[in-house]
Amino acid sequence: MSHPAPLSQDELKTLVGQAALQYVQPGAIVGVGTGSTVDKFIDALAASGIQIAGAVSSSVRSTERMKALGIAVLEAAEVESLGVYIDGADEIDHGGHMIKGGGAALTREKIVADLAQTFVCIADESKLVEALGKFPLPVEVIPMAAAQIARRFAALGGVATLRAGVVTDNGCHILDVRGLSITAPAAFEADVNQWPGVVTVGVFARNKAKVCLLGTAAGVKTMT
Ligand code: ABF
Repeated sequence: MSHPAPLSQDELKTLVGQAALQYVQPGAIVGVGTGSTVDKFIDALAASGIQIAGAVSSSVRSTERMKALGIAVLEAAEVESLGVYIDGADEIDHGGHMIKGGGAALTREKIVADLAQTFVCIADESKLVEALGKFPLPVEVIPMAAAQIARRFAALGGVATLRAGVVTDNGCHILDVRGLSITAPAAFEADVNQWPGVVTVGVFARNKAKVCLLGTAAGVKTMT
């Protein structure tokens, strides 16, 4: 008997995007992240017919997609709190700690995540890791501090390179740091956050995922 073809990464993203709808309350304001997995969620939300009061978006890309599909987008400054923030990740460990920022929107993502009571991470199973750090860690930095921050990472065994041609929404630069194994994410985030010139470190431990909807070959697995 022939087995069905395994789901592609794109299909897994579609599955978790749809599964995230269970966290959307009609009439609520929803925090919406960025990326190809979140695009699937936005499409599912628009198709679902669930009427929300609006969304707070972490990027121009998501804002444009939502507006095009008729979803109202509100400014973060207009909103005191959000029930949920739904976003992807570059890596997530079994404790819900994440590396984010592959798309350079990490600062806005952390700001919107901070407004939310529950961070729901949506990801395909390739993102699940034992320890964070295989994906190069994005760090947004004030340009004049980049060289000093790179030296500090070198002292921790990391190799930081400037992401060429990228200026963030905040007029800053991105360092991508390779070679780290981040086994104590909360302490690491707190430490790096204090280095002069660091705007945002792409470890999300204080604002970690309370729920992760992971797309696997066996369907959507919910990690809490
Ligand atoms: C954002 O999009 C980022 O923090 C992360 O870099 C990325 C994940 O994108 P994708 O879903 O396309 O893998 O959430």
